[in-house]
Amino acid sequence: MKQKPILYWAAIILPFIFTRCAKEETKPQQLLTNGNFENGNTVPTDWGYITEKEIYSGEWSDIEFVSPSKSAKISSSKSDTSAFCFWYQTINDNLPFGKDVTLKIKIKGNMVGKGISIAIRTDDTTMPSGTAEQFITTENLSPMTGSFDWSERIITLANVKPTSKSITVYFIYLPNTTGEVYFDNASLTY
Ligand SMILES: [Ca+2]
Repeated sequence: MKQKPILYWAAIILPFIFTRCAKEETKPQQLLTNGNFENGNTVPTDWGYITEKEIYSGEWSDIEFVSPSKSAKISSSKSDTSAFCFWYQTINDNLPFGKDVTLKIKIKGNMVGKGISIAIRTDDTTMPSGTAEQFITTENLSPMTGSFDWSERIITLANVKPTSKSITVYFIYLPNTTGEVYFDNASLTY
């Protein structure tokens, strides 16, 4: 049998290689670490919790979760007219300048009042400081309150400024809220 010339095989194989490379390039790049809240010792690694008042409680929960056994929880039995609290993560490495970043998070809630929002901000400092360079929140777009099972919420911040030194994501428990909420499977991709 006559051997096929090498170009014959190249014509068959190369398109597969190129298709594969193109797919790899379009795969979303993940900026968050420990997005499933599974890693940590007493608190989830890479995540912070800040509250303006002790009436709120931020916990690493093993009661409710989407991915294997943990989530981030906020709860309160008392509401406040101005104080809020939040889970957050700040990213300093490999910032995607000029690109849009999309925050996705699974949320389960049983709340009364204003409820929660999710937000993204960029700063020209390595930690959030003063006024944000860029900021987007679901607060006035799409309220999330009441009682609901695990559902995904998404928000996109367009065109990360090239002067950015940090991107921070927030899961915020708003003023005038009581009840409990769980966050799991966070991702920030571009
Ligand atoms: Ca989890």
